[in-house]
Amino acid sequence: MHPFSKIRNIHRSEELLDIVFHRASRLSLDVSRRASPIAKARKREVARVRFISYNLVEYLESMVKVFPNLDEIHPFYRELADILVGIDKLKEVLASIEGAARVIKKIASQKMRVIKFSEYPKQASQARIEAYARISSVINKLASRLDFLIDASKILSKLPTVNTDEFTVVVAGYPNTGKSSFVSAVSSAKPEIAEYPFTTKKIILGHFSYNDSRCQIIDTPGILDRPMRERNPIELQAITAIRHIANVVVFIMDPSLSCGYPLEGQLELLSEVRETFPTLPLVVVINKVDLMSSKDLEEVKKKVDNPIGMVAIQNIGVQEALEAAMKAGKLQGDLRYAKGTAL
Ligand SMILES: Nc1nc2c(ncn2[C@@H]2O[C@H](COP(=O)(O)OP(=O)(O)O)[C@@H](O)[C@H]2O)c(=O)[nH]1
Ligand SMILES: [Mg+2]
Repeated sequence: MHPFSKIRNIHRSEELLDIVFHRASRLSLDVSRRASPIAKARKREVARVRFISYNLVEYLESMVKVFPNLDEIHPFYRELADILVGIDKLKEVLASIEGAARVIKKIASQKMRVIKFSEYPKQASQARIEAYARISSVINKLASRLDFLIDASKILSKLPTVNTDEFTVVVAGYPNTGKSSFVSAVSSAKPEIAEYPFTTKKIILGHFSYNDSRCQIIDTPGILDRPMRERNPIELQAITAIRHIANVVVFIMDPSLSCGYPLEGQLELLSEVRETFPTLPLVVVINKVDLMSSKDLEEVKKKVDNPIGMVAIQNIGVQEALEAAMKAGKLQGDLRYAKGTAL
């Protein structure tokens, strides 16, 4: 579950009007046959206006209610929502939907008064027609906002469910260096493992326990695996969002070059990731040491501080790498730790 998981199907304005007016037209009323024509008309028209306004107001209010308070959600989700749909726009749209509900209530109560005091059946039905027209126009004016909300809800409801309270390891490094192999070796996640770069495109979550605490590990294909200059503003903000949940970054390198990227580029990305998360602890892991001569490995080790050697696919050094990450992330037995933003 995440803050936007309760959002449900939203109707476009025409659909909404069709549904409600169709139901109103089939309203059955128990009006005494002996009642006078004007008494019948008043009763019938009031019931229609009440039905229409009640249902629309109910629908609009409940639509707003399923959205979380955007000022109170975790910064990770606020940041993502802001990147993906725009928080200000979303707030404006929700506020105008609430406003529309209030206007509909007002129109309905005014027109119901007119109906109750009408002297002829024609007058009553005329007031009902006016109420319908004004209420429809309020809903029609919401058209573009409802369309926005439909698009927004499709995007927001699909956000990953990240536990913002759990200790979180974020994995970075060039494509093909072994990030997914590492994540699947330490956690329950079974990410796609492929020879080709950019095969996995989503944030991939895995879970593991450490000192009896549930922890989370995040694989970030397409996000923390390329130089800064190649990233667009949206990706840069996605990185900012990740900072809100990360406790430690594991940076995976493949100096064997079997990943297809030279060591210089990987070292550059390493310093960029360090700059991007200046307050976060970071552990460097050298993967695929099975493909390297010990001489080459020694050379690489001189260029990074305290790296941990690993062969992810043989489960060599995997636990050591995780252990180092947990230590660097200062996870104590009692789980007193701080997320990146709190530092
Ligand atoms: N020889 C060797 N190959 C590895 C190792 N770790 C991963 N690989 C291979 O490298 C390729 C890329 O690994 P993957 O985990 O998908 O990298 P990612 O793109 O960073 O997620 C896959 O073919 C893996 O089987 C390792 O330690 N040694
Ligand atoms: Mg991968």
